[in-house]
Amino acid sequence: MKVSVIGMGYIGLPTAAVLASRKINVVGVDVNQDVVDTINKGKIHIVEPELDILVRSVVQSGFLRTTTKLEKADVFMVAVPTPFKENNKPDLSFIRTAAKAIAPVLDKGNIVILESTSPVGTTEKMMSWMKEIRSDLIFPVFGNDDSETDISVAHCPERVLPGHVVRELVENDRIIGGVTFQCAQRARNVYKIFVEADCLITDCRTAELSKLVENSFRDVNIAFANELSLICDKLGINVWEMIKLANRHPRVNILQPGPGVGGHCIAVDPWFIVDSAPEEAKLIKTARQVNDYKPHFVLKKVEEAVFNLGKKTSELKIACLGLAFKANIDDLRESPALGIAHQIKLMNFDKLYLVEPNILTLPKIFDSSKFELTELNTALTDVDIVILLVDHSEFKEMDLSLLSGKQVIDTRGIWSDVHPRVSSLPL
Ligand code: SAJ
Repeated sequence: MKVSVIGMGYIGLPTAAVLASRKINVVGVDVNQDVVDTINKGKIHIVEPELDILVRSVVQSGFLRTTTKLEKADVFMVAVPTPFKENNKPDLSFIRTAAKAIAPVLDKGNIVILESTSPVGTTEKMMSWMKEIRSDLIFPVFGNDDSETDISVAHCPERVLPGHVVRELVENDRIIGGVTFQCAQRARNVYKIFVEADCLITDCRTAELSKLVENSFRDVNIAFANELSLICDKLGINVWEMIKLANRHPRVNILQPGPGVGGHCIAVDPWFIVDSAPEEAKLIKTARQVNDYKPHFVLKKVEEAVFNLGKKTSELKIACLGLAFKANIDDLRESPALGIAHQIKLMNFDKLYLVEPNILTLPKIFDSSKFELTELNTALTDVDIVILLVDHSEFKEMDLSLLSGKQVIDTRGIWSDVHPRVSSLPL
């Protein structure tokens, strides 16, 4: 069996590598030549524990190679981004491009699987884009389980947690949604090669919605925690302590407030549901708005810290700790921390120190002639305000005496227990 994985990103590359580690011939396809070259050297372009060792070994053993051009295969797995455009409308252009590239190389008996998280109906849309080019092939029809087809099409949404991808790819249950039951069964045989957990069969529309619902469930729950942080701030209560106490109830499990929700999944996917059912998805939409408001609230806290110091921003130095969208990863996509740091840049402090231990260069929004990545201890030596944006291990383990005498804004609550001397109220 030869498997082609289209999109060598955070999901495609680990999936390709895990499949290749089971001695399946895998060809990774990506539009970015640098990414292709890096992987072909046995290296990786993202930070993900265990992935570097895995990729090195499967490239060396010849089971994984990467290219920019689609070629024939038995199975095609599409793992490309599905961002949204203005007005929170889904942007399916990457899937469309992938479908149009796959179509010319399709042969009878092939299986095409959409892994990208997508609005309901996208698997069938992807199929229709292939059909436009290959009218000679018989594609399945949704719900028509008895018909014989040349191609099988399914949606198998990824559900792995960044930072734990290699393990979760193998250990998490998978939902396999076929355009028909037969498509699902054939796709399931592919996942059974490396998934040790259950592969649960359904139709592609149900699979699409269940993935969106998983991430919306988390978004709504984080919104609850973030709303509590606003309430506690108003009432002068430590939200972290209050949540810890409430969670001692056997049926209460509140998540953690933060500077907002980031990443390319949880901050995006709920909008796909809102877009499909705007009148009905009221709670889901409100949760998105609550979470999107949180960075503005954090910026108000920065203004408050400036006010407390009684000086102009041009006379003050500030350090931002963390830019990634969550702890111990290098991913800056949709990162509230990055957005907050960018707004702080516009406040024209005398000096802005940016600390992010998981990246080597700052993103372009920070002019390289004025800003550079700073090492933690250097950044904390001579600042007036410290704003903790990401709960990276380095910040949890640091010497807390470095914070004394400074205005501290801890958006993740990592110092609220251990460092009662922090001068700003925890958010
Ligand atoms: N966050 C909080 N408070 C919390 C938990 C998270 O503020 O208590 C924030 C994080 O800091 C981050 C954002 O939420 O900014 C999202 O982080 P996350 O760890 O909740 O999720 P992701 O985006 O890394 O991965 C999610 C996962 N989905 C669920 O847990 C339901 C993962 O399983 C999915 O595969 C992934 O989305 C995806 O690709 O869809």
